[in-house]
Amino acid sequence: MKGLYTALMCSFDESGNINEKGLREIVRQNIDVQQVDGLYVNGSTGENFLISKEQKKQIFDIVKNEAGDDVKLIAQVGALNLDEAVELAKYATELGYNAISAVTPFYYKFDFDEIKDYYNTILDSVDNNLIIYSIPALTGVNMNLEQFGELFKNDKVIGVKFTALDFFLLERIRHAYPDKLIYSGFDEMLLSASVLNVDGAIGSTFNVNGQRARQIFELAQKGQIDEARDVQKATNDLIAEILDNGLYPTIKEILKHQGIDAGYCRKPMKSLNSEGVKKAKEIAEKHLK
Ligand code: NAY
Repeated sequence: MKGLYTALMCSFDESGNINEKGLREIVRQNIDVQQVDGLYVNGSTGENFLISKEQKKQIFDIVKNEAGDDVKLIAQVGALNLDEAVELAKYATELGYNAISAVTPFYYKFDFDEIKDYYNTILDSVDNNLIIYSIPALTGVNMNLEQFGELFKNDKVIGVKFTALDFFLLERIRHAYPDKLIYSGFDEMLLSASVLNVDGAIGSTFNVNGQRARQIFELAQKGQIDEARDVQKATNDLIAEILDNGLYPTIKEILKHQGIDAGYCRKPMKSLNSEGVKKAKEIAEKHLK
């Protein structure tokens, strides 16, 4: 399960329905052009927290059907409604997803025992492995080294998607749990995470910049840090402009510019105005030639 995974975008029509054709094109682009090792489905980038349970299932179906066994598939099933998380975990497992992942439960201030119970409840219901999805900036949930260790005691918890700025903690987890998988979650810090020996990365910008992500990751593994830094710099020039223009809508617009039917974002996320669309095209032409 090591390697580079795209945090997959989903294509929606203007009313917020899944655009199956567009989603299939995004899957193919990631497999055939960006050549990633796998897809992380229904994460933040997939606008997972804005869609219904039935839509989540539909996306799991379409992606598995399009990708087949070409790449590894991770299903993000985390939800505040634990019954829903369990149902989705079972659903994705039956479809043949290679692993599941679940965001830490958020909104209410759950204590650690509650977080642990959430993960164990999901895992007790399926014959599959799980990757913790830690993203403190969006969830407000900050777990420490001991708490990660407590979750890792369940053998089915095989790793963590670490989308956090705390690289001291990242280094401590790496050192303490060499057999668990750590995926870097911030694309703009991929080189720094790679130097700390992460096992892979999961990123939204890989939808359009996956090839550079691989260069960074592999150069770092070979110890070619100067070269890796140059590619990270080119990547960050791109990411800075994408973030400035609006992360997910800009990635969608860049995909459209490349001929992919990437559709709209789900409300309340707004789509780009004409100025933003123009800017996205300029970003694509400047940074992704
Ligand atoms: C997800 O579930 O889609 C992710 O968390 C993927 C990681 C991304 N985080 C978010 C919140 O989108 O790729 C990153 C991020 O978009 C990128 O580094 C730009 O900041």
